[in-house]
Amino acid sequence: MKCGTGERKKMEIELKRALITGITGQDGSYLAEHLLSSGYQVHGIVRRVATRESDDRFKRINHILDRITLHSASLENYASLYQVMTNHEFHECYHLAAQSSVPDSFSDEFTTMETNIKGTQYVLAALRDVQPECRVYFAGSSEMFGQVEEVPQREQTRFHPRSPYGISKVAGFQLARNFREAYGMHCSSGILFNHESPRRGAEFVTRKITSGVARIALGLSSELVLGNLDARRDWGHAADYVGAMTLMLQQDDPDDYVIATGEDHSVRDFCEAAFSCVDLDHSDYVQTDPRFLRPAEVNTLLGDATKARETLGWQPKHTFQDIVREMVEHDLDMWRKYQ
Ligand code: G4F
Repeated sequence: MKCGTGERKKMEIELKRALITGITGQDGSYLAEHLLSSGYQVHGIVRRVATRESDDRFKRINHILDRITLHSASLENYASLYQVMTNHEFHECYHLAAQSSVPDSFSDEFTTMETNIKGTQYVLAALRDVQPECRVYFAGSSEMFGQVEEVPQREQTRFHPRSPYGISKVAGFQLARNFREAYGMHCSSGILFNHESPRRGAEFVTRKITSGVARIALGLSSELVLGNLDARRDWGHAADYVGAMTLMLQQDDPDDYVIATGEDHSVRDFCEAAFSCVDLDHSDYVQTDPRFLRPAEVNTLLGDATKARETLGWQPKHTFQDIVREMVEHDLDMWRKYQ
């Protein structure tokens, strides 16, 4: 069913409805909570397999399962997405689902490209074909800047991705821009710098560190083995960043925005801060192993979110220290059960 201006007006006096792809992930779960608390009706797309392995797959959204509606569909299947869009009308769609691990994108470049590029094209095409009035958010990434040509990076900074993941995100970003220009759709992209929380997957360096610190502090482990300690990232809190996504879709015109804190730290700095939360010295426990190095590294990412601050009125609330402490405390509680 097409959703024209008339239908959109009708929906405006009803509850606002949002669709989230990737609702079971870190960002999807915070976004769902944020939209629920703003009075939205929240829908999510999950793969059929996820409904069968529900305990682990739904761990980040278990507490809100009775307040959201889940639809079985796959990013690899246009027809399944088309069916969801045909049966339900949405004001806003947040396309977050992706293969989001950079190292995994080197070990399985084909799946990364399929999911991240084709999946984005399918979501955009299904919305264009069924309800082109729906506003769309695409999750771009600072990984698109890659081998950075200026510091800090802004919306105008040229992309030079250094991984299959980064390349797939550039393609998704260009798709979103093209749907905006070619079909007049309200598609906005956030160029989000790294954002963390206790809900971060264990494959990312921050969670690997805070989990490792908790295990060492509790006597469950004696070392933490990492790759490049000199890489620098602009780390924010995921709960702050989902707020920026929603603000983008409330603007009259679609646009692209850098979302970042404007402060960078090295992986070593993160280790130092995390170990100091449990009064330990990171240099006594952190080892390096070349197997955690990447074929091509992004050495430094630091964002300039002036445009988001001035246009959206967005700014991060959590500091670097807040993030590290919250993650370490969460992981201490989690690992205490195994002591
Ligand atoms: O935590 P990371 O794996 O995140 P990365 O590669 O920056 O990507 C994350 O942020 C992007 C935004 O820029 C997202 F788009 C993407 O989806 C993801 O969320 O690695 C951060 C840094 C890298 O330089 C890496 O080489 O940490 C370094 N590192 C050092 N030791 C390690 C390790 N990374 C991992 N994953 N594991 C290590 O043992």
